[in-house]
Amino acid sequence: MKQILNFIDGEFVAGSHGRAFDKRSPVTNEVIASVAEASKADVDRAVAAGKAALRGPWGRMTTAERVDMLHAIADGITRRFDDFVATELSDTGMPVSLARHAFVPRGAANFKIFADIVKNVPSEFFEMATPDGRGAINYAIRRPVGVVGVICPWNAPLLLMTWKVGPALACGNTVVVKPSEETPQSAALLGEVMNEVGLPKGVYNVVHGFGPDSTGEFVTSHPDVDAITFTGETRTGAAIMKTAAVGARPVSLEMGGKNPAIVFADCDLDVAIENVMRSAFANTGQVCLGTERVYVERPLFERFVEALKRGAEALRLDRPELSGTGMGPLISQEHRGKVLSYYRKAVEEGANVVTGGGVPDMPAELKEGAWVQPTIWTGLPETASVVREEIFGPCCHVAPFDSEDEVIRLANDTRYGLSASVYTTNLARAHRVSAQLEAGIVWVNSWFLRDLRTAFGGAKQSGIGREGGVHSLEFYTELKNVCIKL
Ligand code: NAD
Ligand code: 6OD
Repeated sequence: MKQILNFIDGEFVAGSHGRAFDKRSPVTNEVIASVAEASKADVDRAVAAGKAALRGPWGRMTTAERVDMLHAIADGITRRFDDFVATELSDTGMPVSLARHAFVPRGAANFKIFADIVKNVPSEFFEMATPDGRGAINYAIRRPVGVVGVICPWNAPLLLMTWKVGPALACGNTVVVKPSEETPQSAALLGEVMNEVGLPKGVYNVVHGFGPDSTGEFVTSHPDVDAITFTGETRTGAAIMKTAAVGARPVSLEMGGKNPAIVFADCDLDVAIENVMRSAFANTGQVCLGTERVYVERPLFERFVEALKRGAEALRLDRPELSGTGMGPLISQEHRGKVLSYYRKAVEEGANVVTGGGVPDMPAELKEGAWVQPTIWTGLPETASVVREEIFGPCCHVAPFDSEDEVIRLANDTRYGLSASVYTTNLARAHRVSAQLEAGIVWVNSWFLRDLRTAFGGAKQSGIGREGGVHSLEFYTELKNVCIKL
């Protein structure tokens, strides 16, 4: 069986207390790897390695040298492209098309783009008058924050880890990454790439384990971790924020969502269906930006529901490595239990199940996997659990609306505010509605069309802070003003 080790100070190591945990395949539920769990002492070593690296060759590199190193990491990921695709498939069960065409290429792009951003970022410069008439000049320098704790979720492991590690390293920090206990493999594989390209020891460290009273909390509560960046559930983010308050450390939190799609009767129906299909069912609905609430203007409602039903029923559920697979399993049996409990609750609360609602009939060799059917409901009140709570599964509720004001009110009636999408061919309406939606990201006639230079983050309980483009520099650097009396 595969052994997944921690990566500390440039070396792969077992946990110092000798503990390991099993990683199971979402596809078959078989144990596929044994993962070394990091102890508190291991986290101490990883943080110490990160701190030492800041004072070593890494800390002395020029920006241009760091930029070259980041490009080498990106090229290293591209060289091991098939290995990264394989680890993502094995850990998550995501379809190979998603890994090959979106999530793994983004893993490399996250190093290239942030390298180019730090290379080109302008600084500020101000002349000022002084009483003696000689004047002074001010200029700003960006310094790394220090050792950054990176706490990751399981739904897009390489993409979401590198989305934070890329800018952190581009800005000259070092990192201690805690991957999700469900998806340890790509962070470990990235350790191999870091050694292959000659990244100085201690710059990139990976510690495996769980959250509370385990590796995650050992990282976030460590006094020498200077900043914490987190992606995951809102409840976990709140707990991490509390921990970060000790020592007044900065946090960047990317959290849950209950994202609406708004479909106006004047939309291009094919565009709306194609995008709502992706946003509800891609990655088995395990995308933070995904759609779980769809509002359709009444004259289009029946046609829309019928077309979405056809699309959902045409999705092929199969092994992730097969090119025709449209949807894989959920991440784990535990998560499947949660999603199926919402499927039952929807019925108890009076939903009309348009399609799905249960477990698909899979061939014998896949029966133990975490499979669920893509599911569509209609007919629920806005107070229903599946309309209010984040499920993180391949499902959505579709409701009709009659006016622009009404749908804006419905879309905003949630504690979350990560993303929203609007389908219309009326340009003025697109601008008007986008401006009023309480979300960090609004897509018009599209979904998950992401330029890494743009701001990314959630409003309300979906997030604190923005990352992406130059906004990442606000979190991963400290701006220092130098004032020189002339
Ligand atoms: P999670 O919150 O359960 O876990 C995320 C990570 O936090 C894991 O590595 C876990 O071990 C760690 N953790 C848990 N408790 C901790 C603690 N007390 N201290 C330190 N670390 C702790 O989230 P998940 O189930 O892995 O991911 C799914 C969630 O992530 C969904 O809610 C989804 O919306 C959200 N998500 C958000 C974004 C975004 O960009 N906003 C992106 C992807 C996923
Ligand atoms: O595209 C990205 O950079 C990003 N952060 C995506 C988040 C996906 C959430 O599941």
